[in-house]
Amino acid sequence: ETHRPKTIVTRKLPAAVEARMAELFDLELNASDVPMTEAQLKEAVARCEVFVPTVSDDITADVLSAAGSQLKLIANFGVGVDHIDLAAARAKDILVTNTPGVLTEDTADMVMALILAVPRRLAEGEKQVRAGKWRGWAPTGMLGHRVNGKRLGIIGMGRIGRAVAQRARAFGLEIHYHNRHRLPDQVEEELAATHHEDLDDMLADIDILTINCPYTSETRHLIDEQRLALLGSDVYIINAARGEIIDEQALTDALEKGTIAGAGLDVYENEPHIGERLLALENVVLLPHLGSATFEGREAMGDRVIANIRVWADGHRPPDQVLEGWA
Ligand code: 8YV
Repeated sequence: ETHRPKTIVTRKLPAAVEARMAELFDLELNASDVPMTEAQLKEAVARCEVFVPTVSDDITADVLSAAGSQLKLIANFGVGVDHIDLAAARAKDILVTNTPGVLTEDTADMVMALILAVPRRLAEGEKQVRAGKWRGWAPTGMLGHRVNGKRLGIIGMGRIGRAVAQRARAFGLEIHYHNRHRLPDQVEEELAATHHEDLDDMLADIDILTINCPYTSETRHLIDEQRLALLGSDVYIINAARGEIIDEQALTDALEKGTIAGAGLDVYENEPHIGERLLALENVVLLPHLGSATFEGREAMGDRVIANIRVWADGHRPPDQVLEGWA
């Protein structure tokens, strides 16, 4: 008889994922699809062995202080784990796993969609048509900026950054990147990517910037007022990573003043809240955190969560253990 760990899931997941989990685990689902309150999170971690949160659940040290010794594994549904206090989990010997790999291509597709949509004014054009304001083709009608042939700067060359680079190359963009570590020569060659040790140097020399690094204490407001000032007034910024990596107020200021050309955002500092000033701008495309939102991707994420729980329940080290805080 295999161990069926008491597992609590915070959000509604695809039905197939929930059904498979119910077969394998002693499962408790959240019947409503609103995020749990802090009190509910505490109540849950106090009685489950395995906890399955998502990006919308803040698993702070305070929440984890309510966890009893029965809580052994936080199997996050998602790749980013910035909403989980890893040090607090480590201190309580709670393992944390995530779902890498399975949402790489979908997220890179969305980044590419924004890279094309913002300079080419796709959303603006669509809104014009729907509003009945289109008066027919004109030689100077709603011109945007050419994307092919431009220089793309990628911050974070992990799985997602590299998948963006592959796509962007096919669209004729020149690839530049800044990363914690330089990529092996062979990978750099395959992606025709130019490494920039110094982020500021890269920012001064690109046409489009995309953020694809994790959000950590080191990347909080990595793009701040000073760095925004390094970008030219014809530069576009894309962010489908985490809102906190950019100082959103400073970004809004730069967009309002026109010191940068536009932005494509899938993530925000205080989701789902988006500032009025940002909402009022024309030169931005604003998406509701859709990076990995495909049917296929969500099922694959569920499969990874299940795999991690099963391997752990069998007494082994789960394949996607997040090792930050364990060094
Ligand atoms: C998910 C994401 O929608 O995986 C991530 O880090 O940001 C998104 O792809 C969300 O995190 C699920 O928890």
